[in-house]
Amino acid sequence: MAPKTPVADVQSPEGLEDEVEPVILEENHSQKRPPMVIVWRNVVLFLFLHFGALYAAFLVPKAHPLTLLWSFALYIMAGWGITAGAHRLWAHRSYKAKLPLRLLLIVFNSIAFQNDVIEWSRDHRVHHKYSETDADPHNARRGFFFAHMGWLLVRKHPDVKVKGQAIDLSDLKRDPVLRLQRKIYKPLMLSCCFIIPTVVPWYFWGESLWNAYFIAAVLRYTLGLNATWLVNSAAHMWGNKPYDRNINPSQNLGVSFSAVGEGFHNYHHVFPHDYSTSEYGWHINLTTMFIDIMAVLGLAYDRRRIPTALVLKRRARTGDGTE
Ligand code: ST9
Ligand code: ZN
Ligand code: ZN
Repeated sequence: MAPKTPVADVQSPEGLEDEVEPVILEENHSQKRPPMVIVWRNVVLFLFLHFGALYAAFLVPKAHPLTLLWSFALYIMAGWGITAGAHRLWAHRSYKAKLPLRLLLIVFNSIAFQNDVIEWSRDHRVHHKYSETDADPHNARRGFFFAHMGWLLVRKHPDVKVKGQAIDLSDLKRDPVLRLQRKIYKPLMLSCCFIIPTVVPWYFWGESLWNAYFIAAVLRYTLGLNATWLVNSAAHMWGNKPYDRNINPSQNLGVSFSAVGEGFHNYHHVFPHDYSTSEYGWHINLTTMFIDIMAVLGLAYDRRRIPTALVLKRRARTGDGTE
């Protein structure tokens, strides 16, 4: 049984404004695509990162238990920096956050090192608006690998840039916390993603710097990246479609689990302004739990929910009949 979630602050009025209508997929443009330009620097860096993570897995049995706990905590905090921060707060504006929470989320987000929030949100807003077309940065119609990590290894399709220019980012550029993150991104990211994760286990419980770097930084970062990328790959390919059978995004429980609650992707693409990204509250959704706790503390407010009647109506009209 899913635990009961505190009632959200804002029930969107019944109507279509929070729904996204079935997308008519464009023709497959593969014939017209310009040749892919591989960015070898990224290929080499991601190869090193993934081999480093594989090596780190062999260090795990020799590590101090507190190092493993610390790495797990970093994984969850970095996850919230993406899910509760970049995704639900900034890219979708599905709730509001007071300054201390925005500052906390920016630190968490920098642990995750997925580019600054303004850049992340620009790509994500284009992804929702032009899902599964060439203007979608990680267009899942180009295959699992492209949607997962391949899109970070090549120059973007020109459509991404052309369509992306029309996306309004003024709300993000007005936020001083996001402007600050952009200004100091490199040192902030290096400290939050690599230096502090390495130094804390060494200083506080005598872990070797080698183990701490490979497990709490390299392995934890690589797992977090892949969990995030699975939302774009696996959750755009496999799973049920209870809300809209005409789109690719699907409900994928494995992804919900590893991506701290972001695998209810059929629901999310139909109702992108729901702060919970799911109908089911805290069920496999550590991010909704986090935002609700922040709301109890008075740090999060105006959480937007889609009225149940509207969800049921949409299920009946375009869903595939599954739960
Ligand atoms: C990473 C991001 O991994 C992952 C994002 C995943 C999103 C998932 C969403 C799912 C939601 C749920 C979250 C679940 C989370 C779970 C957590 C679990 C723990 N619009 O980009 P450039 C223009 S990052 C408009 O260089 P290239 C613009 O003028 C990993 N315009 O394009 C721009 O200049 P500026 C670490 C756009 O040259 C210019 O083009 N980071 C847009 O084609 C150049 O932009 C990396 O690895 C747009 N959308 O290069 C870095 N885009 O910015 C990887 C571009 O000045 N990235 N323009 O305005 C790169 O190296 C490059 O971006 C590239 C493309 C090689 C991929
Ligand atoms: Zn998606
Ligand atoms: Zn989204």
